[in-house]
Amino acid sequence: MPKQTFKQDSFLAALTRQWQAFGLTAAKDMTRHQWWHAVSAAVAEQLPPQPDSGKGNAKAKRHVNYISMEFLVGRLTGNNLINLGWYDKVAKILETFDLNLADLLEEEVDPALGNGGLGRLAACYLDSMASVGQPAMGYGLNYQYGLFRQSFVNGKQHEAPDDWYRAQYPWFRHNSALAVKVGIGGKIVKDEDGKSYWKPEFSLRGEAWDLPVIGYRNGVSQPLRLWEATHVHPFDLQKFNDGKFLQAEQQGIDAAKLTKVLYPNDNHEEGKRLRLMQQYFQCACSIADILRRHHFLGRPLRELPDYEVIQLNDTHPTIAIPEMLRILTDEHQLDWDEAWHITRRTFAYTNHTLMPEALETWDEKLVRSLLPRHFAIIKQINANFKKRVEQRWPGDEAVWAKLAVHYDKRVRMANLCVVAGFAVNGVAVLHSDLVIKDLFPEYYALWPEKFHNVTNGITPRRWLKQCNPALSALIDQTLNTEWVTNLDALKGLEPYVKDKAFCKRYRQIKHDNKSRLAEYVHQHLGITLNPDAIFDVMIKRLHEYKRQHLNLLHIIYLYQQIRANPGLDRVPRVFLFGAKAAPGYYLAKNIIFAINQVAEKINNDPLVADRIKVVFIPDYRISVAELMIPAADVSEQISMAGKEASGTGNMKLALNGALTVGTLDGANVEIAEQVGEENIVIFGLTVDEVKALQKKGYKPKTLLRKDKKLKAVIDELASGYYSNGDKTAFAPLLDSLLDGGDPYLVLADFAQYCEAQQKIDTLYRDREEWTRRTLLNTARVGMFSSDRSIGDYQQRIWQATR
Ligand code: 26V
Repeated sequence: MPKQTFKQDSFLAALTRQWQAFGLTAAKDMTRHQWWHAVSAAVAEQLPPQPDSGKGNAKAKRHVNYISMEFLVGRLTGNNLINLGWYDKVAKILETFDLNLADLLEEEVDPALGNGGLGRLAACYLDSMASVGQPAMGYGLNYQYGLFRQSFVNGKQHEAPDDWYRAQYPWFRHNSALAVKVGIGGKIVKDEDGKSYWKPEFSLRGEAWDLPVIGYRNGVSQPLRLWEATHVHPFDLQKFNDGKFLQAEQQGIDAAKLTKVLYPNDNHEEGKRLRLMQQYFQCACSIADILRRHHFLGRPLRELPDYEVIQLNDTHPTIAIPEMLRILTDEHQLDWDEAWHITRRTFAYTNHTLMPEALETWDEKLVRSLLPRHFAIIKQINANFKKRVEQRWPGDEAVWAKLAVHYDKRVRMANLCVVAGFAVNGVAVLHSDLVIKDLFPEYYALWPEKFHNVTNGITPRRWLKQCNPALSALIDQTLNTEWVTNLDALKGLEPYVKDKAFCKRYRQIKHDNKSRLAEYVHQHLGITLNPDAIFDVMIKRLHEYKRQHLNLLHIIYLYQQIRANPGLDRVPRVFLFGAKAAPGYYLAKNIIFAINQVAEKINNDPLVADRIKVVFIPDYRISVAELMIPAADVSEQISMAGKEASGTGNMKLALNGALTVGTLDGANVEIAEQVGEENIVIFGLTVDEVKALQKKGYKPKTLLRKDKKLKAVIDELASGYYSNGDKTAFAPLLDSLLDGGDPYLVLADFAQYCEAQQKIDTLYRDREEWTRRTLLNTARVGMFSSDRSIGDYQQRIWQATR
């Protein structure tokens, strides 16, 4: 496809129409926010009309439908300008108005339609699919409120709704012709031929709102289609005429509830009716859209899997599987075997967590009441599959109890995906192994060919080119090749570890990025940071298994050391945190409170001087990540081994020249392989050691009795020292570590973690050596480009098994 050319005249004309629409008389009367809006809308106007994706697409390359409840896209304007190659042109035009483009871009409220890693991964994959020329659509929900906004009040997390003003978001394109009718509730009835079909109780309308996903300078733009729920008849005239004025609007209001808000949990199952309705609504709209396109292109149903693949981002969109079967059998009159044959070759499933509490199962009553026909289909799948299991393990009820799709009055979504899909993949080598060994060993015995690994990746466009322009420019000048679409080219930086002038510039860029972050912290929190200190960064959702509290215990330990020995020689260090806790996750919120209280004490202790600063940056989100990642010296990746499926922040930080302190978990294992063991600090129990310790019986209190340093840390936390004398302030946290049995082995890894941190301190003192190691990180993590991940999906999953 030809590159999209920028037309200055039409851009200026569009800009004029924008300020006129605001009711102003001149461009200069626009506020900064209006400028951001006007520029975005004027650029959006120049995009080509999005083709009904998939047309002209040969059988060789299946069209990908990436269904996800979450797409954490982040700000679009700057990224789109970069991918289009129009950034400098637009910046120049704005200069003539005395405006700075970078400043304007700060006006955009992040679209935060996701919780964390899973949603951000979906956004990176859309960027890569557009950039490598993989025809694809993203399908998601158009939430009115994204992930809550976080603030701290007296150290405690407070949540506020995240209104991102979607109604005015300039990048949306609405196509009312694509609206879909979706039934819910009701019952199964028989027609005159005795064939049963579903008669829903009421219907909703799904409206399609498209965001453009723009490939990197290749003329490609393909849609992320986000569905919004409205009512089929938003205003009930009948009720109105009957005098029930208030109820008249009720249906419309009820329907709109469905896409009101993103569920703020991750890694914890909710089991709520509204959540299942969201899932079904999204799937029904998306499947209808996929089939509409297939028919429109004149292709026969039985050839669906030749042209289309549906990638399920975790189990959240699993209900798409029975929905497909329902449409094929009930609406297109295919017999079961044919419908099953088509479905079985269309769906692929990505697993993103092994945490038992995050594996979705639904109460059969709920499924039956909302989706009676789907429930019947699920029972049919289950009954057919039971025969297969019976053949393989005759009379073995224990195996059936594990493998059943419907069992104990619950529907198990992961099992449904494995049984009905052609591929299952984990998101890092270690994780994919555990998917086979710990989660699905029997399924693996049945269908070894279904199981794959695709290690996660991140888009170099946003996570290097956009967020770290200075480093990108240095790489451009040095390599003189298009590394942005071929991240392995960064290997070419390796010889420069010997080039003193280059290393100096590399170091200076990090320093400047740190100053930029320090300025933000000063402006927003009033804390002054020393850019010569080590910037130690831990950014990720707050979870016990990720162990932000391990980091905290080490900070307290350091603080105690300084108090015991006021002359202690330590490299000044700034511990930076960014994390949101699910609003109902009590313990996670207590950890946030503890970090903030410890920060307060340490930051105000004159004895510490500048040696330690602790900063919890509130409302961590994509735009804040873009500021923190380029400024990091140290990347904290300290989950209990076996629990972090992959991690993607680890990749972003390493790419931007941070040294990882990490356990052998998720993609850390592969990062260590790539960068070499001297260029990463690995510590802690391995997966096998974790398992062995747990089997043997782990007693945190015994450990505490043996380790005096650790005991001093825990005792101080419990003493009220950090909480104005309140000894109960951190009870949830301490209870979990002690009486709760320390399920994530925080105390067991403490000693090794302290050693690892000491090692960082020592390494950092030799600035040239430090630069060498961090530069080798940048140079060697090219394989974590999401372009490579997409290539793996193409090769291992999308092109195979038709
Ligand atoms: C799970 C659930 C459970 C039910 C309630 C709502 C909800 C919402 C989101 C999730 C997702 C949990 C899984 C997840 O986010 N996994 C993360 O996926 C990343 C991308 O593959 C990976 O890098 C992280 O290691 C993994 O934790």
